[in-house]
Amino acid sequence: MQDRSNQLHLFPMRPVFILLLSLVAAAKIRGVSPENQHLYVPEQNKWHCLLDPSIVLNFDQINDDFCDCPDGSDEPGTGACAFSAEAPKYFFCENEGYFSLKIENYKVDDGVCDYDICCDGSDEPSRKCENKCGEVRKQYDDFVRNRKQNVQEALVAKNYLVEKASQAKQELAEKLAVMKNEIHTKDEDLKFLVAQLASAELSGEDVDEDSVVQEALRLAERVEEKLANIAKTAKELQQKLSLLEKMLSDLAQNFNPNFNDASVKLCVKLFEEYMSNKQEETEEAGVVSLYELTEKLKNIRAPTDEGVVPSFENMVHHYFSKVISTFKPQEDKNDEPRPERISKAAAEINEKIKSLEKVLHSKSSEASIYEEKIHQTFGKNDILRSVEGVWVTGKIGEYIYKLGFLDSLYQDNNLVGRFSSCDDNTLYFTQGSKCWNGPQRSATVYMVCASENRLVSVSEPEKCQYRFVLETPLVCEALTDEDIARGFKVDISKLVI
Ligand code: MAN
Repeated sequence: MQDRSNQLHLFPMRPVFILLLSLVAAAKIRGVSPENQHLYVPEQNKWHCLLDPSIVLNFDQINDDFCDCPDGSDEPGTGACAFSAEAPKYFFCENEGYFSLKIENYKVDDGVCDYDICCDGSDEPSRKCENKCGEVRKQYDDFVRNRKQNVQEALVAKNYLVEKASQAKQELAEKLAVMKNEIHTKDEDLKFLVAQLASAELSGEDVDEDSVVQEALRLAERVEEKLANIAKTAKELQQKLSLLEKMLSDLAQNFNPNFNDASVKLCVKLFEEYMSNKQEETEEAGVVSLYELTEKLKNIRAPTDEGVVPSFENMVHHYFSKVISTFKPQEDKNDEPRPERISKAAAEINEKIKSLEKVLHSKSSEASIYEEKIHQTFGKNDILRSVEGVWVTGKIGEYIYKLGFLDSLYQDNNLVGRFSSCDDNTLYFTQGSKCWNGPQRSATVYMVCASENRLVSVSEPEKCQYRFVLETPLVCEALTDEDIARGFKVDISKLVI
C-alpha cells in the first residue's frame, strides 16, 4: 500500500497535473469493464466513491492499492479492497482474441498467472504474465469442435437406442399377444377336457379308447358265441341221448330175465342207476363251463358280489351288466367320499387336465410379468428398454464394478443391489448384500452424456451406500453452443510457459 502523505505534494504542480489527468481520464481504468469505464471520469481531478458520493477522493487515489471507499469502488484494479464487506469482488480481464472474463479481486496482483480466467495476464503487473490468449483460444476451439462431434455421435447413438427401445416394447407386446392367444387356446382345451371328464364320470359310457370296456365287450361276444355252440352241441347230444335212452329203456322193459345173460342184466342195472341220477349231473356240467367264461368278465373289474347265482339263460346278461355298472357313477352314501373307482379313461383325462393346468399356471404368471413390464416406464422415452441385459464393467480403485441395466450392480462378487427404479438421469439399485456391521448395500447411479457407456467414478458417502457416475448416450440431449462453451476449462498444464 502507498503512503497517503505523498498525495499532498501533488497540488502545488496543478497545471501540469491537470494535463496529466486528462490523459489518465482518457486511459482505461485497470480492472474496469468497458461498459463501466464511464463511472471513472474525474471532475476537476476529483472522484467520489460510487455508493457513497459524500466521500470525495483525488482521482489518482483510484487503484492506488489503498482502499478508501467502503464499497471498494476506488480499487477495481487491485486487491486492496478485496476483503471489504461491500466491495465488488471482480476484476475485468479483456482477454483480446478470446473472451473477456472477470476474476475475483483477491487473485489480482498475487503473483499467480490465472490463465484459466485472464489469459492476457492482466491480473498481474505488466510483463509478469505473458499473454496466452492465442493458445487458450486454440484449446477452446479444439474443445468445442470435439465436443460438438462427440455430442453429435452420442445423439446418433441415443436415437438408435430410442428406436431400439420402442422395438423392444413392441416385441414384448407381440410376445404377450402370442402368449395370451396360447393361454386362450389352452383354456379352451381345458374346458373341453373338464366337460369330457364330467360326461365320462356321469354317463359311465367311457370314451371309445377305453380298453377296459372294449375288453368287456369282446369277452361278452366270446361268451355268447361259446353259448351258441354249447346250445347247438347240447341239442344234438340231447337228441342222441334221447335215442339211446329210449333204446335202453326198451331193453330194460323187454329183456327176458330167464336167459340169465349177465351182460344184459348189468347193462339194465347201470341204465336204471343212470336214469335216477341224470337230472343233477346235466345241470352242473353246463353251469361249470359257463362259470369259466363269466369269471373272466368278472376279473376285469371285480364288482361286489351280492351272492346272486344267475340262471343258465341270463348268465351272460347278468355278468356283463355287472362289469358295465362298475363304470357308472356311484351314489355317495352318507356323504362319505366314495372310494376312488374312476375309469382308466377318466383317469387319463384327469392327468391331461392336471398337466394343462400346470402349463396354464406358468404361462399366466409369465404373461402377467410381461404385462407389468409393458406398462412400466424405463426412463425418458422408455430408453432403458434398449439396454436391458447390457453390462458395463470398470475397475475403479481396488474393485471391479459390473452394472447390468435393469438388472443388478456388483462390486467384485458383492451384490451392490438389484435394479429397483429410475428417473430421467438416475438409476437406483437396492436390496444388495448386507454389509458387515452395516446396512444392505445400495447405489444411486448418475448418468451423464457421452457417446459410449463407461463407469467413471464411485464414492461411498455412507457405509455401503454408493454413488456412481456413468457416462452413457442414454441421457444425451442436443446442446447449444453456450452449453458446450460452459463445459470448457483451460488446461493450464498444456500452455507453453
Ligand atoms: C467391503 C466393500 C466396501 C464396504 C465394506 C464394508 O470392503 O464392500 O465398499 O465399505 O465392505 O464393510
